[in-house]
Amino acid sequence: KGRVALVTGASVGIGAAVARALVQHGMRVVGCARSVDKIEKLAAECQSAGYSGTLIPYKCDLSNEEDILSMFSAIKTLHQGVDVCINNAGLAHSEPLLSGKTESWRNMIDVNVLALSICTREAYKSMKERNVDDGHIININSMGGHRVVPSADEHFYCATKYAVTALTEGLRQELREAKTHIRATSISPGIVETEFAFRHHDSDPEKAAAVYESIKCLKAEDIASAVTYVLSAPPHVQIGDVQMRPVEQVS
Ligand code: NJP
Repeated sequence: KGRVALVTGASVGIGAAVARALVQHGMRVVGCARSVDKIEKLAAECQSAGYSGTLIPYKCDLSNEEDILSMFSAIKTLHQGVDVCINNAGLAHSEPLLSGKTESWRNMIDVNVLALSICTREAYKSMKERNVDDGHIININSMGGHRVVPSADEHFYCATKYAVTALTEGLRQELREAKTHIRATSISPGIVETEFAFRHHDSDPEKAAAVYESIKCLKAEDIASAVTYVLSAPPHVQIGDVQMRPVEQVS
């Protein structure tokens, strides 16, 4: 309650659901994305719902490091710093290794891996300079970060999520070596019904719809519940990874 959380990719989907849940729990949430108008709308909804926290929209293109650094500097000026960092923003292009475009791969690396790493480093810096010892960094990973998926379209995306698995565990180790009690967690969903597939499966709406129609998918709110569960764990409990699939999902 009252703590400052940064949620990346808060305009839609999982990030919007997480931002809403944290505001409901009384946190001051800085929600960032490129479509800041959507976050402004969400902030107004949270306010009319009478939630005890606040949502502060921030326009940021996470593929641009200068944008990220300006955001952290604005957070420092306006809200002292970050206590909780939820690295949620991510994207997938359907670009197989044998025929994919370098630009699409670079875009996935920039947002899924580099932005997450830059935000992690800056959030840690912010916690350290204010002696915040109970901070938390949560990465929204994927089941694709734990096993090779059967679809060639997903291989590069999965590689970026394998990186998230490695980075979260590496972060946990570095935090212990730094003798802080700041915690690191990754939450790895299977299929979640958001705009994700529609936005990134090369705009093939039929293929995207088929993904969501094949089974009863997780909802963005299910992931938000996992985030609030992880944040409410007692201070001595370090949850490393939460894996959650729809019951009907096989792979
Ligand atoms: O995705 P979507 P989800 N700069 O497409 C933002 C993982 N996941 O909520 O800038 C700043 O609805 C974008 O904002 P905007 C997945 O890998 C999902 O489903 O306005 N922000 C939007 O807010 C990802 O890490 C599924 O376009 C940028 C958000 O990211 C996380 O869950 C399964 C940006 C994406 O919203 C959230 O995904 C799974 C940029 N350059 C893992 N680029 C699933 N849905 O099935 C994107 O295993 N964003």
